[in-house]
Amino acid sequence: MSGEYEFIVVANRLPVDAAEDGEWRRSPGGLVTAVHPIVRQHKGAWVGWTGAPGEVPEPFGFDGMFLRPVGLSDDEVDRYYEGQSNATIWPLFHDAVEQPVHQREWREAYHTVNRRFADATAEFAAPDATVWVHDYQLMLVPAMLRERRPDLRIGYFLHIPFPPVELFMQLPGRADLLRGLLGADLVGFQRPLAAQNFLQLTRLLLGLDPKEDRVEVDGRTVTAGAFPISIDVAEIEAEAADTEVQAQARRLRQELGDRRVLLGVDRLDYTKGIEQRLAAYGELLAEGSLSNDDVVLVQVATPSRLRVTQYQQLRERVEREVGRINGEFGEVGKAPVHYLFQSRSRAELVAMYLAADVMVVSPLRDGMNLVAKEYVAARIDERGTLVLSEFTGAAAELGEAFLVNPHDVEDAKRGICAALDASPDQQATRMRAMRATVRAHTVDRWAREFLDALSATG
Ligand code: GDG
Repeated sequence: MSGEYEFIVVANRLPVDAAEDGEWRRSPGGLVTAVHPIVRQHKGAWVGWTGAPGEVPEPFGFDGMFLRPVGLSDDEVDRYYEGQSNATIWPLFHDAVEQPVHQREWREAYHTVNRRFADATAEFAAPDATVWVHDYQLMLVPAMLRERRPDLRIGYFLHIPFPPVELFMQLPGRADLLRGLLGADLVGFQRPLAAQNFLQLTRLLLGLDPKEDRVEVDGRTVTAGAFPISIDVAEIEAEAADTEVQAQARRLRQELGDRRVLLGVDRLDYTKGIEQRLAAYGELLAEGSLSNDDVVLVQVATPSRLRVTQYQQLRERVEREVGRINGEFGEVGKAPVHYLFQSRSRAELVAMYLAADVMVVSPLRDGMNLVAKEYVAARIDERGTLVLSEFTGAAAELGEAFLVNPHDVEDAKRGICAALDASPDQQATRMRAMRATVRAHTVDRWAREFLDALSATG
């Protein structure tokens, strides 16, 4: 059975959110911005979940794309999404900074849901169509799809890190996941080392014989490579040039008491190193290296995965520490930490990027980290500095940031102080270099490079 769509994106989420008025709105985010024009140009389709359990809407057209919702029951949201995806694979692939939980029912639900995504895609793809599958929630889809539709050209991109071999080996069902990915013609990662880990595992677990960037399996060639993702630079630059956004940035600084501003923007996730950042900041205040009269930390912590236990516990720990720092070092009307457990609009985020003296991005592990790149893109004034964890994909490209090891509180403190001390000239030199890198590697180029490499396979 085949359908009529020549190009199909398959991702856990559809590129739309249901608004309160019942209409669909395009969801924000780089992936949607990058891939949308390509899907539209090919009159393509997008297969994904709406984000709410229960009733599944009929397929519908949206902004030149055909959207095919995949339904999840309440149980499947618990087991496939919050369980296997976000409490097993997510922590394990991020160096197990939180203990991964293993449950057989979660694996079964993951299998069932991946099968549903593969079936929906198989039904809609035209003969010889190109299908691009995304991320850790759908690692079994490439093989399931190939089984149904050997005619398709299948690409897969993993947005998060791929773990070192010893960690991957801990996963129950590890060989199935690997075989799942091998259904693709091209498997893309953020970093070259991830691709190497993947290829090495095909030897260790499946007895295959990988050579350079490829491996033969069942008479086919699977290529693995690095395709570091980026952002829509022009969009961020346009926001940053907007006079209203700039006025908002100035107001923000005034409201913060004209102190020097340190900024953190993250989903509230234990991989992002928010606790390590607070620990470094708290120690700097305690030692007197920083003073509440001179410096303030604004931390946007966007609510995320609130039904997963580890995220609830993280929220409690972060909020306790913010309270402790403010209680110990604050004054009436002047807090050392402004903590926002809220999602902000993109324009507000850009205003914050512009208002910051130092952006602190301190993940313990991160596939790329788009916030770091957005901050750099926003600084059209070539001011401000970036403290960046070595354990982000972005660190490989943004060498002019103040690179730190967030596991080492002394090193994080050193990085923050050095970034605060940089002269305007030093800020401009570093920022200019980072801006050149980000401007040369936009998300649009990322998508084109991946798809060109995909069409060159086989
Ligand atoms: C995964 C990988 C990889 C955040 N808060 C708000 C908001 N955001 C936006 C940011 C940025 C995006 O969300 C977050 O992207 P990151 O890359 O920082 O992190 P993950 O969500 O963990 O993304 C990561 C990425 O996939 C892409 O491959 O880089 O390594 O973990 O764009 O600006 N946006 C708005 N309000 C918020 O409050 N509007």
